[in-house]
Amino acid sequence: RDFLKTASAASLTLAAGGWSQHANAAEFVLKYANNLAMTHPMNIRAAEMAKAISEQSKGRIELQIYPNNQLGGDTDMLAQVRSGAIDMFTLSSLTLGTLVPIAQISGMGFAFKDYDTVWAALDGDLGAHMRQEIQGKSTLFAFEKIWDNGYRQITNNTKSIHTPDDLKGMKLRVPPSPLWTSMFKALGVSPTSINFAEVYSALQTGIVQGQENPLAIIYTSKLYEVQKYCSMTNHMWDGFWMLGNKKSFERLPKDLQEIVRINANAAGMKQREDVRKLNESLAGELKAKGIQLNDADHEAFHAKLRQVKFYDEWHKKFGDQAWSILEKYSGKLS
Ligand code: X2X
Repeated sequence: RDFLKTASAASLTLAAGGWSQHANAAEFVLKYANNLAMTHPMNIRAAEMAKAISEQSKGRIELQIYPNNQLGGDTDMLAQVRSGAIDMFTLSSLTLGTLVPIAQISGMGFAFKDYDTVWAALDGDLGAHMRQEIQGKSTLFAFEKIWDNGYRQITNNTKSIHTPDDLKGMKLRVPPSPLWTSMFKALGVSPTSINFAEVYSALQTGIVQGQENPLAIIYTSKLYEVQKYCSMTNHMWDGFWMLGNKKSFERLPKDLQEIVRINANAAGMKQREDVRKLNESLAGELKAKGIQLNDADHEAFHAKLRQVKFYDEWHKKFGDQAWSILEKYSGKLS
């Protein structure tokens, strides 16, 4: 897998093509890392972004892409982007919550009934509030347009999941984030926090029986090879902030900062369209790969979270101001 990763990174670099068109070395080299497979829309659009940035900066910026956890798991990469060893990093807002707690608020269970509501919130007051907190409480900033991960579904190796009762006793993996752990404890399991880099092998070796992710990730990271059932719970929406290290960007002249910003946001908007189409189109593909899909009882999951006061717990943690901004878009949650 390492050889493939390196080879694929090289091909990605060539695919981006930007700097190879400019003889002399770039003045500014930016390292961008993520945790997704080369074939995920995130990396397809990132390659285009790198090419556009190189061309528009007339070769002055080279954006190097390190996909698929090449530089380590999310926890390592978060430490590296905080220190400036990595300059840009797409990270789930909930995992960023280990550093800036309020960043978890967009992952509240059943908060956004559809994509119109997601983008109204994340491109509106909720996203603005989250970005302000990220900017103020870390060495990082988030570009305006959050990238999409999608609505998350539960996969496992044991059975179809219809209601929270079906989860009882299941060893489920969640990404590292207090809210993810808390949500699945509220649903009746004791989840295991594992970085995505280790998920495939954790499922293959049986360390955990299941995990939850949007279909696009189940497909592009080939989790169907190590999972039998996929239950469409849509239990939360998840997105990736395109994060930048402040100091890395302050080194760039203002005009080059603007080129990066415009292209990062433009790539994010295209990636959103790709991910939505992919998530809506993969059910058949996954069935063909041997996964048994079923619709789950969303209301049973939502009711369980209300019943065990999950929303009240997080309203207290996030505070009234942030909670009222969230409920502007979600409606009353508890
Ligand atoms: O870790 C996951 O499950 C993933 C890939 O969806 C995130 O980055 C949150």
